[in-house]
Amino acid sequence: MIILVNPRATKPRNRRFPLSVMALAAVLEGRESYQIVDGHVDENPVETIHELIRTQHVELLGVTVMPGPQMAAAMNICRAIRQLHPKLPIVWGGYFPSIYTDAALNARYVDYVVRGQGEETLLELIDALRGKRSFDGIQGLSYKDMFGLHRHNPERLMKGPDAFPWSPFHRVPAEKYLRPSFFGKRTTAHHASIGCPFRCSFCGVHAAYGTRELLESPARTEAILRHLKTEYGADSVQFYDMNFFMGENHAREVARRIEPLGLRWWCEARVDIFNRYSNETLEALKRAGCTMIFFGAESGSDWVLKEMQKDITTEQTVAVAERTREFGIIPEFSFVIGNPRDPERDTRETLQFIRKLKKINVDSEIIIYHYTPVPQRTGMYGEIDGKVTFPSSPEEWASKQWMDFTLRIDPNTPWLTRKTKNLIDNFEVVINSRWPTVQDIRAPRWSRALLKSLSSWRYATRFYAFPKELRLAQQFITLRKPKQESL
Ligand code: B12
Repeated sequence: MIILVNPRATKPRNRRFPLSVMALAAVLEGRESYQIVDGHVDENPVETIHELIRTQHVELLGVTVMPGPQMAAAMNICRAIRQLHPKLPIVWGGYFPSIYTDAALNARYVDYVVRGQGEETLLELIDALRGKRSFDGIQGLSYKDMFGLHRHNPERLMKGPDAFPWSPFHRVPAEKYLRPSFFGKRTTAHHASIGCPFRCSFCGVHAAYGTRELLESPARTEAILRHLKTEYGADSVQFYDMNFFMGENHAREVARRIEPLGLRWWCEARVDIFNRYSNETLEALKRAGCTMIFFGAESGSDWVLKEMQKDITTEQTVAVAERTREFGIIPEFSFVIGNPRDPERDTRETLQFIRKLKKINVDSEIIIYHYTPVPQRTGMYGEIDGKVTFPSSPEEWASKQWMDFTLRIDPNTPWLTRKTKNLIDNFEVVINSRWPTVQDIRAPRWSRALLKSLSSWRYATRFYAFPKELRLAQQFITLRKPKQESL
């Protein structure tokens, strides 16, 4: 038996289908005996795994690991299992080990790392563990050799989603993953592509997958969503793709196919691509249920956008604010502030720009992050980002300093002064109070009204310093949803 583990990454009430392990389960289905253990629905995953190992012939523990709290949870699970069952091989896959491969392998409880797309690498690893092939020919695999040295096999060329079977939804308690959200009573999640062709300097996707994107066929997207609707009653969906919209024809075809399903949906898109679409296409998307789109606006300064290699302009973001208002789609603009080259100017200009966007489209949702670098394949911010030395073990990554870095709460980067960081944080508190997010479905109406009235003088006078009263009010009366990650 193979055990696939999705360590807890978020509060159970925010859980969605564990897509990473379900994608792996899809290729094991009908071919291997396996079990999924998800920390979002299982109170004690260590106990469950221990029990499975005690009662079955378990050959491999596969753990999906995203940077942040999920990494810390994975570390605790694997440490405990290694102690109880020292001989059981453990493999990590997902964004954390794909980007920080050596740090993952430095852990005593990690034997193998699968980098990037995992389906075929996992199957080949199982064969190698059974002595049917050697480890060194497995693309995308990293491991420790008999001397404990790290071996990194060549990359694996990724394949599009259609190359693999559907996720086996019947093998998880699907009922538990359809949760209420702003979009509906039973919101599901879907990923209709793999990779991203862009090279934004702060994003982890190209660091893990390279710079290609392969899309699922619209027919398959439709079929999977139809299944989720008819079998499990899904009424809304969050598409987790980095760029749900690419070619205009593709977007129209997806819209045409999913419109009859009557789902309300959220997705991520780029401002340049959205702007290229005709009015007819935007109407079709709206008709198909498109309710909110997350855009990585990133900065209010064109010079910063250039440095980030974002390949968009502030003018395009302004146009998106206007067009989404026209078509009744809520834009969610995400910013990554505190650029290494001139963080003060970047912050000043971006805060001003956010105010401008709110004026153009008051429904715009604003998400603010601090800029944090990721190790790059291609140089990016080069010598400046190079000042950051990344941790060399999961334990170090789990420290408060690095957890704050990962969650972009406090990047602690040498270029960001406390004064500028405080300005960004205070502005965020004020703007989120002035316009509380519509996505916080548990916040009662009166609490929104109170926050708005408490903060309006600050927003009007641009007095953001020490918003203690707002922080207190936010803590007690609103329950914000976790931030979505940036494009
Ligand atoms: C969904 C998601 C979340 C959800 C997770 C919900 C859940 N179900 O648990 C939530 C909202 C909680 C979340 C939070 C965060 N996330 Co997140 N998230 C994503 C997102 C949008 C999709 C991931 C996904 O499901 N992909 C689909 C699956 C099928 O693909 P996959 O995960 O890559 O899995 C494949 C391979 O990686 C591999 N694989 C994966 N696991 C394993 C395990 C084994 C054993 C093997 C063999 C192979 C393998 O095989 C799989 C199939 O090919 C990605 C961006 C993206 N589009 O990928 C960001 C992303 C992973 N998140 C990211 C970040 C930064 C975060 C946060 C830190 C953001 C923040 N500031 O708060 C938090 C913290 C996470 C935590 N709490 O631990 C980054 C990570 C890279 C980085 N920059 O460091 C990403 C890439 C976004 C980005 N653009 O940078 N996230």
